[in-house]
Amino acid sequence: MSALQRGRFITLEGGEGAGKTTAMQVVIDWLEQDGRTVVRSREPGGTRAAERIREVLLDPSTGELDPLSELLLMFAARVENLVHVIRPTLAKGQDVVCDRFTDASAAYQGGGRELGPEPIRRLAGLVHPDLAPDLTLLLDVPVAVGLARIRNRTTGPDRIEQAREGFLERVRKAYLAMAEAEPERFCVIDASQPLDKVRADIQRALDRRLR
Ligand code: T5A
Repeated sequence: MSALQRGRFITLEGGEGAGKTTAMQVVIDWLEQDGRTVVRSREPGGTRAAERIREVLLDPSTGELDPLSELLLMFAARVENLVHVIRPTLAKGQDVVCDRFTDASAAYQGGGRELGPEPIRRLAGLVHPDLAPDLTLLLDVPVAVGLARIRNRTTGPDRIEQAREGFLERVRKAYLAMAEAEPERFCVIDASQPLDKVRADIQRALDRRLR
């Protein structure tokens, strides 16, 4: 009997208000039409414990956190998601689509909070040395456009969204630098376009990268 092939691991990344929620549905629909079984997850989050860690990270009442504590909490949630959701699903030959993963730590804590790439590289080496996304869709949008979109939300900004605009510019710059360094894994989508164009670009990217 041949060994079961592991499922595909696809991640969605981008700054605030980039449109990951819509993109998630496009990716899931595409994979399901291709006959795949798909499990969705998100970070921080994905399991009950990781969702509790998410609350601490995003609730404004947590107040200021040292950037390293913030990073370690992101990775604590990631371990839970990997152990209980991502790895078992991939091992069954099913696909995982995850709203953010380690690239978000590199962009937000490494870039935005200015910890630099080294702590993220070391933690990723500890937590998932053998696993990287097969495809990462980076939804790129100018900071001001993303912020204008989320301003329409009824809920106020979460703790991380409360950071100053310079922070989000550094996040965007870090994401684009990662995409440039790893073009075989990343696919950058211009998320400032109207939704139907974004949707079409994602479908084209999936046709090109996954078929
Ligand atoms: N984080 C996370 C870290 O700092 N480190 C880490 O390691 C990890 C894993 C998580 C937060 O944690 C941080 C990053 C985040 O700050 P989140 O919920 O994943 O929070 O992320 P958010 O970016 O905050 O989610 P948002 O809901 O703000 O953004 P989305 O999901 O990208 O945007 P979406 O799809 O909800 O769209 C926002 C609005 O824009 C509209 C939508 O209809 C919606 O109203 N929109 C468009 N409008 C016009 N044209 C388009 N093309 C549009 N696309 C979307």
